[in-house]
Amino acid sequence: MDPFDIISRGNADYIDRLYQLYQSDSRSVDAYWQAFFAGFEAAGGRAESLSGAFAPEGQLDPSQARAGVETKNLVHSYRELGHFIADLDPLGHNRPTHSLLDLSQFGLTPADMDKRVTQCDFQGPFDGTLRDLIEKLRITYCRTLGVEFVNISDKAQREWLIRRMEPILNRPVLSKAERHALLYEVVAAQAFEDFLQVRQKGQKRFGLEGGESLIPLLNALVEDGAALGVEEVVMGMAHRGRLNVLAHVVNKPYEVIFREFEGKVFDHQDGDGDVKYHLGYAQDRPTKNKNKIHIALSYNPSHLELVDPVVVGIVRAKQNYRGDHATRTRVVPILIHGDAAFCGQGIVHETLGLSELPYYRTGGTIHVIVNNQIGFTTLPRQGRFTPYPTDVAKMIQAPIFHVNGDDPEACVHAAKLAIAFRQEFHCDVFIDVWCYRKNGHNEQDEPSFTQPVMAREIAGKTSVRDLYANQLLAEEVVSNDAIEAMKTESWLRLDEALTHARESQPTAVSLPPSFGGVWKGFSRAGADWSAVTKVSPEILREVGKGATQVPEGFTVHPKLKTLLDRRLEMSLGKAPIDWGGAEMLALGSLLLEGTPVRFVGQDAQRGTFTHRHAALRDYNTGDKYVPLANISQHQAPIIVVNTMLSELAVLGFEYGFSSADPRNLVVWEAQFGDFVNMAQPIIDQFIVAAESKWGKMSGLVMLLPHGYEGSGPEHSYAYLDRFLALCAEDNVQVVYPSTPAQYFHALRRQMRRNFRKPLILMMPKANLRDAISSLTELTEGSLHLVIDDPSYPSRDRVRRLLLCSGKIYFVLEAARKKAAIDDVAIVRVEQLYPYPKAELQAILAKYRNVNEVGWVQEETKNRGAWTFMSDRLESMLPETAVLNYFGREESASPAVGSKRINDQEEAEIISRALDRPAPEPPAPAVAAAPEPKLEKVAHGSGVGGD
Ligand SMILES: Cc1ncc(C[n+]2csc(CCOP(=O)(O)OP(=O)(O)O)c2C)c(N)n1
Ligand SMILES: [Mg+2]
Repeated sequence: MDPFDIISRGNADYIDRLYQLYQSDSRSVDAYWQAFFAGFEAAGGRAESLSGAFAPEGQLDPSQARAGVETKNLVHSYRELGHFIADLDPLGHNRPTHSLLDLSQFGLTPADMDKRVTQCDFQGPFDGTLRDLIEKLRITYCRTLGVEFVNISDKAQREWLIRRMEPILNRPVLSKAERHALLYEVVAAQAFEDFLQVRQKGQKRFGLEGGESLIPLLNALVEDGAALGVEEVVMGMAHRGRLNVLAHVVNKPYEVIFREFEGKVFDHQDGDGDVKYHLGYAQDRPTKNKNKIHIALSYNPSHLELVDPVVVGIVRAKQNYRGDHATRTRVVPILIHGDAAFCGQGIVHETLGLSELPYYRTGGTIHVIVNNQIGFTTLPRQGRFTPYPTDVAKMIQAPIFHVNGDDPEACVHAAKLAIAFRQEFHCDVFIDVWCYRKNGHNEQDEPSFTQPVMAREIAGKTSVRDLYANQLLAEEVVSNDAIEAMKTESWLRLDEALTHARESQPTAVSLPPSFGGVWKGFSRAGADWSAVTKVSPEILREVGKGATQVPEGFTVHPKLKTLLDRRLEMSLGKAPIDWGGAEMLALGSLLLEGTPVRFVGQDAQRGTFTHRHAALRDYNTGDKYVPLANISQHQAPIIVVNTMLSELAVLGFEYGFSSADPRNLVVWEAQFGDFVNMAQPIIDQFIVAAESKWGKMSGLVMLLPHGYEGSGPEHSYAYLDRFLALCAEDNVQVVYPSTPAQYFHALRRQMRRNFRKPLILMMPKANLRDAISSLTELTEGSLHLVIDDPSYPSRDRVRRLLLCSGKIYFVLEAARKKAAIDDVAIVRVEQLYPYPKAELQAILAKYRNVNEVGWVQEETKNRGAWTFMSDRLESMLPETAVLNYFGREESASPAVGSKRINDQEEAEIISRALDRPAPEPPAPAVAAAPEPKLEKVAHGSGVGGD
């Protein structure tokens, strides 16, 4: 048992008895207690009765707290500021003093140094002079481990740390065997890099040299985690030392790594693969206490820190399916950061912001910063102006351990404290490992070009391994022979593995998901992407009833009562179905089929355009009620979440969640479609490419409100063209549904197949209520990739065939009807990607007399689907037909700022498309002040608003 778990006054007698036994014969107590008492004595513990040294659990002794103001301030000040003068920098550039720790600050003088301290609140045995006390404080807080924790407002957390750190002067209690094992870890870590340096010279590996203590630190997190109930660890990290971590923490066999160096693996048949220092790995790893732990290092793009929210999302999904809801102590995220990236990349701040939010919290991420005091060629003073790279982390009031990477034992101690704290308090913890980068940024770089002085300092340094080996030699913990044996054995293991790797035949990489576990029954997408998505009228009725009623005593807002009544009518076929109704019926039917739903976005509960109202508020009490969560006792759960005002981290989290469990429908909604560009790296590096690079599937749905309604440059447009430019090799689906029924089927199709692909949906704004569908379109239909013109029984009259997507269809159709045009047909392309070639071909073949095909869009010519469609359409045109464009001209800004000009532009597009003279522009509202074309108006007068 961990001694710390039982130290309290309640156990005083027991501890004393143990200590007496230990004093008479150290072997009479078990190994852990032996190590503990040895540490206690080594740290200066001299108490007759050991238990008297400790304050009771959860509170400091009040008499002590009141005593000796000067001394108390002194202790407090060391707790607060000690880290500033700690020996953290392996390159020796430490701050020797801090003016606020000067004796004079406490009303003391050097003459007081040998006076006895009668009372102080330093935890642990203390009986000595002021000099003794300061020495203890310096040992505890100013040696190779400095701790920032007094800013934490939770008293229990501060006191927990004090009780864990002060009695043992912040040194780990390690047995001789444990110190041996620790030395072996740094020996192996260095051998790995040395070996690759010699045998794979010049190959990029982003070596860990100078930061080898990362390996025992991570292993301590895993080992202690396993002892504290952790069953699964998901790690995310960038390039630095990644291969070393894969080899020595995730236990990826050397041979497999070397085969990648040797080019002995070929990329999986269906994708493009990735460089070896982005690859992930996962497996069950045995631990010392015999608990198996599942450990995974996530696949990772080059974009620094991008993986952070993804890992957290993966963990949240895993906690869900492991039933780890209450304490979240069984699945733990570990994120390893570079010092420059951690303070520079905004996604870090966003991810920290999610850490304690409902529906996003995971019970705490352990963050490890490999603080090698450089970013590529940039020095800390160029990259930040605060003392530590971790200063951004102060916003969440978590403990921050700063530790000197040249002291592996201190690193292990920091790890032990961190994981124990996380398991106890269920929140984030930070370990800032001060180290150095022995070589250049990568193995082809020359560091002395940019940091000549630093490079010389580093060249003269003894390695972490040799420093620790020398320390253990001096303390007679290990012999010279043993050290040499460790080095030889490490090298031999590497050598053997390389020989095997070179002799083996090339093999294909087997990429996850392996279709086991939660992926059982899934497979890669085949040729058929259709699905049966219709739902019986009975089920829709059940959804409608359940999702529109509230419990007794719940007072619905008077205006929303009408909305609910209307939706009930929709589900019964008594009223046409609008977008909100279709969404309710799609989600509700999936829930009844057992599909859990996670529906999130900024203000998603109500909906940007006040069209959803998925979470109702009691008009009198403000209590929340989610009708969709209460349709039936047998349904799957649904959460509808208003998220933090972030796109990047939130979308990353949702992507991670969706990639970890295909059984959930995960929907992320952008407030307006254009805000999606804040999350572009998650789209580029994960959503569109993860399956090709890493074999990772995701069924994430993105809802992006899109449409030109005069709302200005920023609220009109969801970067449709950008998504289309990213489409290739059937990586995603881009759908621009024109009717509620199409939305209904697109959502359901997403979950009714045995493969997963991200779905990007361009969503309406203005015609959220105008576009309607009938109940039979839900009970009978399915998703139409293309919708033929419904108004042409005889297509032979048609000379011009217009193709379009989304809202403009309705404007075209209304204008055609008004002008009684009968030789122009309008066909909707509902799914833009995968490109519905066969469906379009079949439709083109029906219009035999067409001599012109037109693509109509509201977007400017350099945006929208035109570029994507033009090549494809051109190659399919009937010989007699030409292809024309009807849309806005190219423009730097997506849309004009004036609604009047927007409407005029739209009218012109429609006239040209229908080949009718453009209508006279409407008179400006203020006749005396003519509106300049493309005037910049900050806010359009359209729907929604910022
Ligand atoms: C978003 C992003 N910007 C820039 C880069 C290029 N880059 C790769 S590593 C690096 C320096 C990283 O420094 P640090 O975070 O301290 O990690 P270290 O390499 O020192 O371990 C830079 C600028 C990148 N990969 N990602
Ligand atoms: Mg760095």
